[in-house]
Amino acid sequence: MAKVVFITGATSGFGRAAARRFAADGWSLVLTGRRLERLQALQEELAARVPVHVAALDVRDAQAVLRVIEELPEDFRRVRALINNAGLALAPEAAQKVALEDWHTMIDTNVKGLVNVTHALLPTLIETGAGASIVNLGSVAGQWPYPGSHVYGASKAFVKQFSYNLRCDLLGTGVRVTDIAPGMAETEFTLVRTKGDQAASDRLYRGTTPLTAEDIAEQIFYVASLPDHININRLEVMPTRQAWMPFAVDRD
Ligand code: NDP
Ligand code: 8X3
Repeated sequence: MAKVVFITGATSGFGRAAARRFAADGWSLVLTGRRLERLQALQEELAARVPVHVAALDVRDAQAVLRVIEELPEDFRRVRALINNAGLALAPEAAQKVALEDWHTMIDTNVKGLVNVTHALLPTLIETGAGASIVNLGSVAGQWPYPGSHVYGASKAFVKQFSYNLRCDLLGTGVRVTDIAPGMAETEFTLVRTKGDQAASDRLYRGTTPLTAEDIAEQIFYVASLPDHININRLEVMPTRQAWMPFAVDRD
């Protein structure tokens, strides 16, 4: 029977590239995201190669998450890899200038949404047992502070610690858990973060060499297809042309 991967946020960026990467290796795909037309376009692209099931899903809606999983067709039920990728940053300005609603949206999506899907699929993954994987998309922002990261970085710190803690509880079940923490990668991420400012997005990536969606898809595929006895706990991946800054100091 083909291996099944369940991907959240498959309409863009890492999620869409991961769908293509798993398809290239013959996995069956469950592709979710809010933009159904994009899911259908991806289904059309990949369905000649592998079985593809798509479902419009907002991960913030815990009931909808349960429904999508309950309604999985028989051939897609035995999920082997869950890719918790859906997420976003908003409001790159200083914390004191950010609308509370934007903080709530990030927490509801990056924290509660990821928890909703994980909770709903844990029984299936445990049933799959050896070789099953949960791959969570964290971020360098979950480890390293920087201005304008506020709740986004904090939500990704949650992803890291939740991943580690899951490892403890899943010990003995065969289910692996990985926190993949990318640095700067050119996707629709900055367009979303700036609420549609394409020029700002272009400016951020101009003159350097960011990671691509395909670079991260390759890492996601790698950790989910290692031999059953290997668990990568955390994988932090930066472009070669990105690094840290010295501490900032306030001076007179
Ligand atoms: P994109 O904006 O290109 O893709 C984000 C995906 O998340 C989209 O498919 C979007 O689908 C989905 N999504 C957002 N909100 C929801 C929701 N409420 N319910 C379901 N799906 C949702 O960004 P990336 O591919 O770059 O980001 C993917 C993940 O990687 C995110 O978790 C992000 O935080 C993380 N990341 C990104 C980095 C980067 O520099 N690009 C670096 C480090 C981490 P739709 O809108 O159709 O629902
Ligand atoms: C997104 C990467 O560098 O903007 O998670 O924090 S970065």
